[in-house]
Amino acid sequence: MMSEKSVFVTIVGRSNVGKSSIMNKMLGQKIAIVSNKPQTTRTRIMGVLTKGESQFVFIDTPGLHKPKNLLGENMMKAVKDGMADVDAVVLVVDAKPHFTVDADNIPSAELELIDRIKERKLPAILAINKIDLLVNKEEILKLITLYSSLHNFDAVVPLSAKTGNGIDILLSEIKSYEKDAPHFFPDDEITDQSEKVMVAEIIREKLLRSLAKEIPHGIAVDIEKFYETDTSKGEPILNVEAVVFCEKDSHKGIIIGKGGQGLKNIGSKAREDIERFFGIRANVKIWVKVKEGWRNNRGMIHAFGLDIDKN
Ligand SMILES: Nc1nc2c(ncn2[C@@H]2O[C@H](COP(=O)(O)OP(=O)(O)O)[C@@H](O)[C@H]2O)c(=O)[nH]1
Ligand SMILES: [Mg+2]
Repeated sequence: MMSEKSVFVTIVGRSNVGKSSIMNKMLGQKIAIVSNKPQTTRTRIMGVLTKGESQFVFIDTPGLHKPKNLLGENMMKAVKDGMADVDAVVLVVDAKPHFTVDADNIPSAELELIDRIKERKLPAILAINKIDLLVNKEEILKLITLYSSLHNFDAVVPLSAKTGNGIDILLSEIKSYEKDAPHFFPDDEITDQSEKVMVAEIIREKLLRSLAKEIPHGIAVDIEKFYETDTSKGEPILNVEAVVFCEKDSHKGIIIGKGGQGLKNIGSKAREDIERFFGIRANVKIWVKVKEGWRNNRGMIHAFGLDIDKN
């Protein structure tokens, strides 16, 4: 009989360093949404990869930031909770930092995360992401020296979630923490998120990518209908009806766009991803509604599945 092995790791780091991209790459499938806007990931998302006897569970977290509202507070709680009961932590940093490379200039969010790693005595791997952007690869050495002076990392892995370079090395480093333990998830499962949440997240990603910076933080997507029917040819088709909530009338106009073109584009891009994810055709209908101040409204946060405890 095969003896099952499991490993739980949490992926932490500042916003935009590529945490979700790295998890998606390790899974070989996209489950966490990715955009160049900070705070794209709002809740803790688990990615599951089962390879033979080994099951990897990756916990993707929101980037550490100073909360400005109830939603932000929940996001920071998700980072903290993500660091409880794991076998190891992967701290992701950007290979092309926007600060000068010396110890005095390390972003406070990273220092804070390193402090938590020390406090909890968690084994930690440093992942230096986006090495594809470096012209001078010797920069990597400087970063390794710098971060190693702050903490004794078990391993340092330079990588690129974009090219996939170094991803297998990260996986084998993570594998070294696995324990004899029964698999927590069914072997064919890839995430702890429900299908409805996946669809809402896909739509939110398309919104984030098409909108200007000010609007994305104030949007949420609610899936009102999600059901399968058959086409006239007897093929299965997934029907999705979603409502996008935004905080201002002016935002509503921007999302819908001239002649409805903006919303149409978002819908068709989301449909492509939904079809790819579920492997069947999809019909996607989206409406936009204004809900002022929802980010401080407990009920709305709950309705959007952005609670601290989602069970
Ligand atoms: N060039 C490059 N861009 C990357 C890489 N990894 C992530 N990105 C980009 O960085 C941005 C933030 O990525 P995301 O995974 O959402 O970061 P997160 O906020 O840490 O989860 C996105 O625009 C990604 O496409 C990489 O290895 N190379
Ligand atoms: Mg993310």
